[in-house]
Amino acid sequence: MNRGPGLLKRWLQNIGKMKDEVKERFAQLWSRKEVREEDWEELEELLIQSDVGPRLAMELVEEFRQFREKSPERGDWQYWLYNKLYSFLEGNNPWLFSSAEPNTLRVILLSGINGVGKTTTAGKLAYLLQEGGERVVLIGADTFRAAAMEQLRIWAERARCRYFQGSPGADPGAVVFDGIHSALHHGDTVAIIDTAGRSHVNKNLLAELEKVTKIARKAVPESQFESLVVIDSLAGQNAFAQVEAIARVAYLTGIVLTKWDSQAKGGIIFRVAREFGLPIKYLGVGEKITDLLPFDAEEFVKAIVY
Ligand SMILES: Nc1nc2c(ncn2[C@@H]2O[C@H](COP(=O)(O)OP(=O)(O)OP(=O)(O)O)[C@@H](O)[C@H]2O)c(=O)[nH]1
Ligand SMILES: [Mg+2]
Repeated sequence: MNRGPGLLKRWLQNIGKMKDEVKERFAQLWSRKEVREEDWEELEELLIQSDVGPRLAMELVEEFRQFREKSPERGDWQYWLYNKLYSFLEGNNPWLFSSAEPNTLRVILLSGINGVGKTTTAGKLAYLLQEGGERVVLIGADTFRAAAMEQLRIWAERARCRYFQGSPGADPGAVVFDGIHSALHHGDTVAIIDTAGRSHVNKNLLAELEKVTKIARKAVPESQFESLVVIDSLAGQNAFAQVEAIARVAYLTGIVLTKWDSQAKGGIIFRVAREFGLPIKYLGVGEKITDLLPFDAEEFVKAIVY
């Protein structure tokens, strides 16, 4: 994978607040003789503002306090913070299909709430995998809107991959079934399924996602299936509840965090990893076809702490 200087710059995007304010505050509290209760509260507030979520913020502050009290000779707090933050992402395997057979069909299902960037991610991922030598087909399971089908067709054109389209209004489960069989027939190595956006209040759409997932899972061995939920980096509490509902039906194996280039704050990475207990696979960093980065936990935490 290409990891040039441009890539590092995009990693660093949106961790400014964590890097400057939060890290600075840790350093100050570490070196001060007396720390007042308000100072700890202020650190917690800063962490919450960087989007790590209230639970994680509390945990970090508590443990840092303990570490500080237990280390009178003033150990290496940066090393402590690195290990602590990294532990939240421990085991974050960013690769797809770690144990799959090469050259046989693998299936990626993309799901998520409305407008988070599923179709765009499908296109970027198709491009990335094609560049890596795969034969990719994009399968359009969002058959409700003609515009959605056209949007995916255009992405397939840009990514120079095959596109499998169901007929408008067709049952998404049937389209996925036919699409995967067409992929097997054509000797494609990766099938990427784009689904319709859905919310937790819509029981029919969730039931449909469950059905589509079952069909896709059954078509290939377990090691050849990835079910990725797409989450907007600006996601608030409400979005988390909706992703939970999706997680209950979609046998999720990983997360793609999109719109990292927008006003997102770095802490969201730790929060989604913690809340869903799933590896973050990619970051979407823009609207162009090349704007998808594999997520590297170690590099990311290093960039915050050092
Ligand atoms: N800045 C930025 N914009 C993005 C990114 N990913 C997607 N978008 C934009 O987000 C908008 C929605 O993207 P789509 O891919 O259509 O989202 P979707 O989840 O397929 O939407 P529905 O199918 O309607 O649920 C588009 O304007 C995309 O260009 C990203 O990483 N960064
Ligand atoms: Mg879409």
